[in-house]
Amino acid sequence: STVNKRFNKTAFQAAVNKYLVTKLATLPEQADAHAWRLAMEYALAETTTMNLLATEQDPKIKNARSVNYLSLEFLIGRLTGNNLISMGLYEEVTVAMAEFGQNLTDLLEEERDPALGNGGLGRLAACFMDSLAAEEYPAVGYGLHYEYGLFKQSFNDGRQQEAPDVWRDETGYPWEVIRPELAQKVGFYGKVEEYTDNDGLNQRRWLPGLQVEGMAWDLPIVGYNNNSVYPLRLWECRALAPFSLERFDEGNYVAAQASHIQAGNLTKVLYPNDNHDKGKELRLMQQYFHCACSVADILRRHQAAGHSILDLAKLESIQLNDTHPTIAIPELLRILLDEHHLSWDDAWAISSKTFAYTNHTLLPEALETWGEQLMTTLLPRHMEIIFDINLRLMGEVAHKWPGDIEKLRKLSIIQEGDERRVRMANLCVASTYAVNGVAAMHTELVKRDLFPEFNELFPGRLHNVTNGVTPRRWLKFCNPKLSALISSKIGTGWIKDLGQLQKLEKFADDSQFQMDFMCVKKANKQRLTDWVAENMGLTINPDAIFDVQIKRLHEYKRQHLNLLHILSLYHRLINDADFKMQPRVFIFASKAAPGYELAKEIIFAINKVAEKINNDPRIGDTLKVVFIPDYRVSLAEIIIPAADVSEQISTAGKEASGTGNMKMALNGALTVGTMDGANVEIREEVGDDNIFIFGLNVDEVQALQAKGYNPYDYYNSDQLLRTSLDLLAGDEFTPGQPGLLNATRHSLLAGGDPYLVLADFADYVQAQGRIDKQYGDQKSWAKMAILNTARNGKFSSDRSIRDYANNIWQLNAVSR
Ligand code: 26V
Repeated sequence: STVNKRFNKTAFQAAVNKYLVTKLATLPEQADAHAWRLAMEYALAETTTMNLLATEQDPKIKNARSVNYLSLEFLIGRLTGNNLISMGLYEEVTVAMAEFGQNLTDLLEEERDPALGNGGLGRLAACFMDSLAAEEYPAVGYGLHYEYGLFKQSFNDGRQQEAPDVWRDETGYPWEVIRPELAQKVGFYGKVEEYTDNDGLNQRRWLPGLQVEGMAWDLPIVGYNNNSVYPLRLWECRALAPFSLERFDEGNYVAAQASHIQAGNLTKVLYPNDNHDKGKELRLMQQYFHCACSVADILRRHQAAGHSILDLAKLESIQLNDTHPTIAIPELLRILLDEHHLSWDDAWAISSKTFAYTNHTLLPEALETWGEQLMTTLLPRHMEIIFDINLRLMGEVAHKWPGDIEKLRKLSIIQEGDERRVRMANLCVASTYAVNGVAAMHTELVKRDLFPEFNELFPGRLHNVTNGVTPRRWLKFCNPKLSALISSKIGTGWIKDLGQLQKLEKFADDSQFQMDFMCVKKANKQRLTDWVAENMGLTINPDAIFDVQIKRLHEYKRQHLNLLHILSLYHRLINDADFKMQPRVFIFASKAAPGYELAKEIIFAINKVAEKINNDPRIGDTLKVVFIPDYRVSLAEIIIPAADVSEQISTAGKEASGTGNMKMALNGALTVGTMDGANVEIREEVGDDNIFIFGLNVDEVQALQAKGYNPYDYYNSDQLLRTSLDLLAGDEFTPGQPGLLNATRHSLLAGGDPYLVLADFADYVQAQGRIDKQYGDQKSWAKMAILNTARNGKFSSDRSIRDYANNIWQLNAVSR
């Protein structure tokens, strides 16, 4: 490594001063923290932009096979602290800024999070970019440059309020660089025309009715301790200027203006749904815009490096992060067929060896389908190509299972019905060379329940790649005290090779290390306690168990199961004189999709219960409930290191993987969880004694549902459950307004309890009882916590990325 190591403090400080004046129009004597932070970032970005360009121009990179990670979401979080770590400049810049009278930690706290993603899927994409750069696998991330990220959340009398998230400063975002020379044009609507080319061959071409511009913005993804910087390329939609009236609209001025305005709005806002598909036209436009820009850019790079289009699949792999970028497949085929005039077989041979697809959910309501009408109107040529793909697929199915109509119906890309719909997951499985699930159990369910017929038709196409998280952000950066303690025992090799944490096992029984480990945990709990006091005006006790559930609000994640347990504790503390428990603080942080009414009701219920319990003099310090508003990456960075207990309590079979489970276990929290997603593999790593597993497993869930699940069976026979649930019915938590919390209770009874909350309640309460008892024995708790840190090295996203590189992308690292 060359560039990074040549840090020149004087030159750096001169650059900071220069940006204070030239970009912020202020002077060192007048500048506030905001200006200092931006000037510092501009100064640092000089290096990352130079390295981005050097990496891009490097012949070794141009001639190497690379991966293109296509995702509608990259939940990157704050960049400055992480980039400083990757650049190896944290200490140097701390000193350089201190000489200006500026405290680096305070400056970093000033930065806003770009929230260009919803939850797990978007954060995974960000961790993967970090690991691709750390492992030096040639890569480009392609996403959208939303003007507004995920909404900001506040509470008004306990109810969620949404506000727009403006993540960029008026003066710009220092880490991004605009790339006007990479801009693309993207078409929509219009018609398909048949024509005869110069060789007398019949050809088809698309004549779009509307065109917009895709502007490229690059964010630098800085490789840890190396010189590689890969781009995260985000496309911003702009109306084409000057826009031609005749071309767009045969003279209808107002309608033409309208389309102009609409075009300029395509990338205005991230859709806030998580695991629920609404099938809106604007969302499909976003998806196609993303794909058209990205595919065109991939082809541009390929051809600029002097490669033949026929070699595309040899040099480029395109990974689809869920089905959201699926339309990239017919887009590539369209270009190969209509612009390069390849035969179907030649075009298909290329595209079907270029694309791979990751499935992130089994929930039927999250599987995307698009109506034929909408597709035909918006993307007429792509719809034709999809029909062509399906025709050939149906031929293969008929060949394998002659006369089996049911197989045709199940595997078809086109779902028949009142209106025909395009099933994007089927299109993906049929048109890619590899499909993967995101945890061992999830992959098994993809094979067994979601795509059993595809698995038979295309044996070997389905793979598992268990998710992971980047140890730079989720241990080294967010937990500096634990990082220092670990490094003092085993050196710093773990930062790039997380399996080395195993070396901590031999200290698990060491009393001094146990004390040091718990001391770090206590300090992190104190940090969170201070944050809560300062930002919420709430006092919590850092000696209590910090019990944490942080994730999007969804019925399948069962925040209301957690709530029922809290209600049961509250009830027992008040009504059972013999009941004793370790003091506990239940910590929630979670956003609900704005249109998901029940999810918002659950937030309201938790907030109302919290209000009452926290102010109940009979309870005191023993039980506290804190719902921290506006969950986001920078908040996770404070909460995760402070967690004692990690709540991973989804209905078995519903959580594809989870990644928060990995982050908390790595930071020494003990998991209370179901046999779901990656919990299964965490248990395998830490051992049954170091995790609290409860509840029905996936087969038991399916069996119970098959025989007919009745929540009243549990409600009627379990006194504690009934009492806890009925607390929601009166006005206990909403004085003078009985029934305000009924929606949550109703969903679990007359609503049918679709996620089996009541069925798992009793076992959950038991598991929580074991936790309570265990925490009373601090020494053995410390040992278990240490073993959780020591044994979770598998869940580094570096390992996930190596799995993808070896088993799916066939990619080699390129060190520069
Ligand atoms: C679905 C949709 C549907 C259309 C509207 C926009 C939208 C946005 C997000 C999604 C969710 C896709 C599924 C998802 O996020 N899955 C999560 O992926 C994580 C990473 O693999 C995994 O850890 C979680 O268990 C899984 O729920």
